[in-house]
This record gives sequence, C-alpha cells and structure tokens, in this order.
Amino acid sequence: MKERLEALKSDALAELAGVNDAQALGDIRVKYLGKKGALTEILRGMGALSAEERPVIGQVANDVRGAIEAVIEEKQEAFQRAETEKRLAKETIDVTLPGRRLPEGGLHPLTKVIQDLEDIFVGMGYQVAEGPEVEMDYYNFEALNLPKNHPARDMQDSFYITEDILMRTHTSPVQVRTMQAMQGESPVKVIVPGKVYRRDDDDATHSFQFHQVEGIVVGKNIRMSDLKGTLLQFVREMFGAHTEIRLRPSFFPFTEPSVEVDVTCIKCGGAGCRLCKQTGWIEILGAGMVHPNVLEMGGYDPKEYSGFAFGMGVERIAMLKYGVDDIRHFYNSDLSFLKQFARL
Ligand code: FA5
Repeated sequence: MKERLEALKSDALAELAGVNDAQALGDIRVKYLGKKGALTEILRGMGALSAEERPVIGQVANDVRGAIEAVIEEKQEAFQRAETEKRLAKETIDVTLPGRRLPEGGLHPLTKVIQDLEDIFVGMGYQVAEGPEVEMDYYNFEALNLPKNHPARDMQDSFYITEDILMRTHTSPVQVRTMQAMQGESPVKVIVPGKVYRRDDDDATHSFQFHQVEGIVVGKNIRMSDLKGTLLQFVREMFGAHTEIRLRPSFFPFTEPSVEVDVTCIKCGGAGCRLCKQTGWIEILGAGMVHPNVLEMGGYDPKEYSGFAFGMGVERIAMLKYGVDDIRHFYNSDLSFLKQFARL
C-alpha cells in the first residue's frame, strides 16, 4: 500500500509539473485528492491492514496528500500572480499622455442674468420668492386692482385654462401672495424671478413665454425716492457705474403713481444711436407705488403702510447687457450662440 501511495505521489507531481492553467490544476486536484479520487480509492483498503500498519500508512497517506496539496497551492498562487500582472500591464495608464478635452457646459444667458439680478438685490437685503406659473385669475388680475372686464386686462392677452385659472401674464401676482404670507409683518422686501406667458406674436422683441423679475417693498414711510434710489443702484450694478435712469409717468392699475423707467443707452451711453432711436434712453421696466387697494388686499392698512413695486423683462435686460438683437436667440438652443456666454 505504501508503494501505491508513493507511486500516486510521483504520478501526481509529474502531472502537476506540466500544468500551466488553473482549470487543469483543478482537474488534477479532483483526480488525485477528490472524494472519488485516487487517494481515497487506495485508502479504502485501510480496513484490511493490521492495527500496527494502519497509523504508519495513515501517516504516509497524509504526507502524500500534503505534498500534492503544497504543489497545487504553489502553482495556484503563481497563476494568480501571473493573472494580476497581466491585468496590471493591460491597465497601465500613461500619465504623460495629453488629456482628452471634455465638452464644457455653461450657464444659459437668461439664467446668468437672473442670478446676477438675485445677487444684486440680495445684496440690498431682499429675499427671493417664487409663485405658481399656473395662477388664479384672482391673483393675476383682481387682487391687483384689475376687476373682471377692466379694459387694462387687454394690455396682457392671456392663456386661460378655465374661467378662473390662467398662465400668469406677469410676476405681479406674487406681490399679493407675498403680502398675505407675511400676515401683516413688515418690512416686506422680496424679488420674484419667474416665467410668464402672454398671447403675444413672437418677433424680435416679443415671445409668448418670457421671464420677469418682480420686486416689492412694503413698510412704513416707503417713498418714491426709495424706489428711485433702489433702481439707480440696481442699473449701476447691472450695466455699469455711469448708467443713469429716467422715470416717465405711466399707468398700471396696481401702482399709483406709476412710472416707466429708462436707462441711458447701453450702446451709445446717451449720445443717441439706432438702438435707442436717437433718444439716448432705453426703457427697461415698469414700476410705481403700490396702490392702496392692493395693500389692503395683501392685508396691510394703506394709512399706516406704503410700498413700491417694479417688474422687468429678463430677456430685455439680457439683450441690452449682451448686445443680443433678437429675443428668439435665447430659445433656439443654438450652441454657437450659447457658447459665447459659457465663460462669462
Ligand atoms: C408688467 O408686466 C407689470 N407687471 C410690471 C410692473 C410690476 C409694473 C410692478 C409696476 C409694478 P409690462 O407689461 O410692461 O408690465 O411688462 C414688463 C416687461 O416685460 C416689459 O418691460 C418687457 O421687458 C417685458 N415683456 C412684456 N411683454 C413681453 C413679451 N411678449 N416678450 C418678452 N418680454 C416682454
């Protein structure tokens, strides 16, 4: 039996010497050491041995198993090492190679202008508020002193969803929403950027969907001069320190008095050019002192409180700031247009 075990050992070792892959190694393990393998087969005959022979043969069998297992393990480690080395060699990165240029994104010019506007007004102590784009007729018109059938509703042709619900035509409905949410606390001091919708025909300066930024301040002793100072500060930060503003009388049902605000022409600086139609001025927003009826609807007593509000078209500001001559450029998703703003 001892001879058979020794023979098994030398057969196995000889076979192992020629093996050079993990699969064959596994096969040899099964063939010699497996449950139905050659070693088990020989050891079945142990029962026939005498009590003295049994431990001796048992020891030999263990040595044979140990010797075969040691070679298998050694080979297995060598295979694994070779495998790892092969993978590492394949995955080697040449850090000296020049990098691949990834396409770089940038903010949309309208997003940039809205962020600039927010920065400027937050710097003056304003908070940024939002309101729904699908709005109730009540907030869009009635609470702004525009009862049903008021002729001034025609100034803003609307997309109605039901008789009482529409796509908001301006950001002004957030004036009353904010006042109501503040529940009489003061001062109210917010700006409201957002999308608005009108049944306007698209052309170089009009779009059926555009952006506005609303501003409203309500408190005690808020005066027209506060509005003027605020807007002057704003245009100088937005367009440059030499910009001036001019207020012209106007009409909005929700402000009294109301004004249109012009800035000195961004292109000619006020001398007169084609952009400003030789006037030296360009209109950028509507504003005024919050109408007493609107203050009341917002829950503020007009005898005690006053306020100002303004609303501007973001596209208009962006067109002036960046010299864009057609509002439709902002919506065409034309990369050659948009890329110009990526690094601003
Ligand atoms: C208003 O919408 C008022 N809510 C502004 C306001 C707020 C006045 C608070 C007083 C107090 P107006 O309809 O003029 O006003 O619109 C304001 C700005 O939106 C315009 O100056 C213009 O820049 C922009 N705008 C108006 N219609 C369009 C349009 N179809 N496409 C692009 N921009 C537009």
